[in-house]
Amino acid sequence: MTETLDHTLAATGEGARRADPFPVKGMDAVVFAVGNAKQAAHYYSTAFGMKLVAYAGPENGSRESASYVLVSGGARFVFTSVIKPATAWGTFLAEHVAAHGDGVVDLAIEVPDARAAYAYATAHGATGIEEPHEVEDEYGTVVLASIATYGDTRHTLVERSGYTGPYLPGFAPADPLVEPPRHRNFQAIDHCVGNVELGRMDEWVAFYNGVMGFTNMKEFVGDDIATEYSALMSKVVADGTRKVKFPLNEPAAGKKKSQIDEYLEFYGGPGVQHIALATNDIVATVRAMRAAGVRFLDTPDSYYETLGEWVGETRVPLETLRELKILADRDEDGYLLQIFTKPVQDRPTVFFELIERHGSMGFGKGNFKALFEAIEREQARRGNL
Ligand code: TYF
Ligand code: FE
Repeated sequence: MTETLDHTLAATGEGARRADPFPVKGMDAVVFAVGNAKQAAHYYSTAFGMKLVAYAGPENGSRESASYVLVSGGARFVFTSVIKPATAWGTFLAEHVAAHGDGVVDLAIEVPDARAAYAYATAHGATGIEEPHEVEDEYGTVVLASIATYGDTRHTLVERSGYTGPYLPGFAPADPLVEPPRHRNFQAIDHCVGNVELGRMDEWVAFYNGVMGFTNMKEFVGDDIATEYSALMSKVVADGTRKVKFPLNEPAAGKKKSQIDEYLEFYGGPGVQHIALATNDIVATVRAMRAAGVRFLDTPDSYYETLGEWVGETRVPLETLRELKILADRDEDGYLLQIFTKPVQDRPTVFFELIERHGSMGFGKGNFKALFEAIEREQARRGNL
């Protein structure tokens, strides 16, 4: 390639795209295996303000499981329950729920070319679960392929190439269960966090580096912070465009039982810990979700006494942050507002984060102390500290 052409490509951004070994379009869906998908669809409609858009179940040809697809802007969740296992997939779902409780089976990623993505991933050490294959219905054709990641979790690589259906072939459009809120509670998946076993975080970072060409983001929790208060270590990998971000946590050995150990014990191994949802009005969203019964972690008043000194002005008055227990953090690029739910099932496993970004690309490092203390208060209440 000539230098001139190289420059032209770089100037149009084409160079960067060509250099990306594993191009992605973004998160396609977070797929949950749950004990009762019908009721989960109700909770995520009424409490999270999501909109039911598609369904697959016995009524439309899927006899062994029922799946509900809910969206909020570009964020898509799928809740699946087994009805009567008939294939390996049904058995997998049943065993997943028995072993892990309600949890995430698939962090599906939308890619421009699923065959190329699968070939790249498996050539770089990924274990294939499903080879690339086409599925079609009256709305068009998609190409799907799946690879394994930590625990029993997988990444399905989804190539949609013009598919116009409400989710995937086999799914029929569905009407919302309730009137969705006038203002969307959140519009995208910001990041998806995995908990892995002690001493294995770096292996999983290397997995995403090699298999997906993801690069490390600067925010991490190292030995220093871990021994001081966090009881965990964390690193973040992301695709070249930073649309798909996967923090990875491992427990840190210390005096106390790490919150990550608690997760691993009750989930029965590694898995997805939290899903962060991007909102453009965290105040309205937290008010709406609290009113609908969602429980958030508490933050002591003392946190807000010093917050103004290091975070400075934000869009939201300090008093409102304090009232709603919203956290704030600032770095050289800007600030962010965030809050964490308590676990959303009886096992102390999966929870959610709401995040409103104003320039900052971080994950709330300035809040790690206050946040981890809040998590440990909950852990102690459960008798697991
Ligand atoms: O995703 C993150 O890194 C932040 C902080 O157990 C965090 O949301 C990290 C670990 C954790 C809870 C929150
Ligand atoms: Fe997070």
